[in-house]
Amino acid sequence: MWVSPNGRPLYTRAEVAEHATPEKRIWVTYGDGVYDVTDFVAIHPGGERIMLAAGRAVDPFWAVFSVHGTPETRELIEQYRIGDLVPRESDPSAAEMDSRGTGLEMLFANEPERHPSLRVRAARPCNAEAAPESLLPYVTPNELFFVRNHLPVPVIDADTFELAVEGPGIPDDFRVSVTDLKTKFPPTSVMVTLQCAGNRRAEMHAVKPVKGLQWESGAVSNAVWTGVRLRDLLAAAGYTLPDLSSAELPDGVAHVHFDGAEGYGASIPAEKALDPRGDVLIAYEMNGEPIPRDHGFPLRAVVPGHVAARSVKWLSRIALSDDESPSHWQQRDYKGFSPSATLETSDYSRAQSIQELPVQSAIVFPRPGDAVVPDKDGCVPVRGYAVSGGGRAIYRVDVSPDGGKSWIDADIVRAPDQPYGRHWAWTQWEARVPVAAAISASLSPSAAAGSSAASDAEPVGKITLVCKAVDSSYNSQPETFEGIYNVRGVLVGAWSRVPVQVKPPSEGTASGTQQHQQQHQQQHPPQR
Ligand SMILES: Nc1nc2c(c(=O)[nH]1)N[C@H]1C(S)=C(S)[C@@H](COP(=O)(O)O)O[C@H]1N2
Ligand SMILES: [Mo]
Repeated sequence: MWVSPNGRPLYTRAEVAEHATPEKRIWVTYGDGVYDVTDFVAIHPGGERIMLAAGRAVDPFWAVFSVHGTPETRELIEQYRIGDLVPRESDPSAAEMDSRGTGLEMLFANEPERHPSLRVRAARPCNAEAAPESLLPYVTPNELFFVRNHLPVPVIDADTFELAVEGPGIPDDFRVSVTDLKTKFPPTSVMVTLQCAGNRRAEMHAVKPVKGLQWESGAVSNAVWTGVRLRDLLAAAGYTLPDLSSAELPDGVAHVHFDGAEGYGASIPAEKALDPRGDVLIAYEMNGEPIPRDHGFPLRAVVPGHVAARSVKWLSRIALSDDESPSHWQQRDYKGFSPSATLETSDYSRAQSIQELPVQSAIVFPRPGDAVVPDKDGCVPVRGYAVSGGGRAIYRVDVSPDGGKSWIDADIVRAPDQPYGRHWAWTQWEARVPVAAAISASLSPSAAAGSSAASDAEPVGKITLVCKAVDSSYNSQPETFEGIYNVRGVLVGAWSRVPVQVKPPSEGTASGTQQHQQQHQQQHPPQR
């Protein structure tokens, strides 16, 4: 047998490929290592999927499933190392083995169709943000709603699908069918905006690099969700709901776990889950239709006011527990850290999970770099959204034509028709921003003289529009990304800044923003 310089047995790709069944043992390669993972298959958190890599390289799978990209997973696989791979150039079987493909295609053979307007940030698994035009209707049409998948979309037969519910007082193997949920409980509809923890990450990345999908401001959308109140389901399953007149929850239940059928999982505090005013749903409809496959068909947890990562799709199990979910995405992701923490020093065991999000707003139109033409009053229309966590309302949105030196109040175009403390849906706003002073400031001799080098002078007519929102705790957004920087690029809520070029009216009749909006109205008539 050949051995590598470090004394380990050397195997060709063809030899590895022979080990793809439990009988012949299951080998995989990672980098230049060969591993016998037969004993690990049964305990692989991703289940059977690992068999798609049997006899092949796991690298393509690990690149797609970010859950593997941690020092822990690398350490784990090293325990199973049995040898090294013959270097590609010396492996006579390399070409033929490469031609067999990676096995990855199989995982994504059953993805749903997607609307071409979605802005794809990663194709497999699908991560795509809503196009700017799609953020203008108050309720986002299902096919235009952003998609954030960590794994392939599971294929589920709603007629046979069952949701498991576990907890004190609930019989073992308690299951509920989709039909039961639709027929045995009163339906409840709640409008809820879902926002990814990494919405606007690309803007933070531009200031200092972060690790994660490069979301612009479209990892957010709004829908009306219909389903069963989680409280009602738990009570029907046999759990004794805590006495609402008591200030404390009984011992033993501090968190509610949600597991997705494809392997994702998360949890929320029981206080939120059991609160009759928390409006947590087990939803089966999105905007009056069965939930589309990408958004969780047939069942999804909807957790209003919390980061979208807790609204678990393809919901297959609910469990009441004393602890948070053991899921990778609850324990090792979706937490905030100090600006100085690195990927290596971020201590996930000590940081708190993200649940409620901070106040957020973004300018949707104009787009960065657009040429805009002021109207006859010298104003440029600016549109955007604002949303806060925990049901906090949006009290005000400030918009600036000059990078934040002066501000005007935006008009609230549409705000949620929801009670105090339960503003789960976003607020849309519009401002007519006077730009003349900002342009002349950028042209004034003092502005030009103030800059040390000629190339630093603001080019003619270039201004930076800014927005920031104030929520019902009178919290506002930080001015810059530096102070809230974190290496995973979550909780990205600094002022939204959009540099635009202002053109004189003679160069056009409609502003860039108006053109966008006219186009949009043709495609999607306003929702009532
Ligand atoms: N089962 C499951 N649920 C999930 C996810 C997932 O990958 N699998 N992604 C979460 C994250 S991080 C987000 S932002 C939202 C996205 O919901 P959407 O795809 O309907 O927009 O779903 C959450 N629920
Ligand atoms: Mo997310």
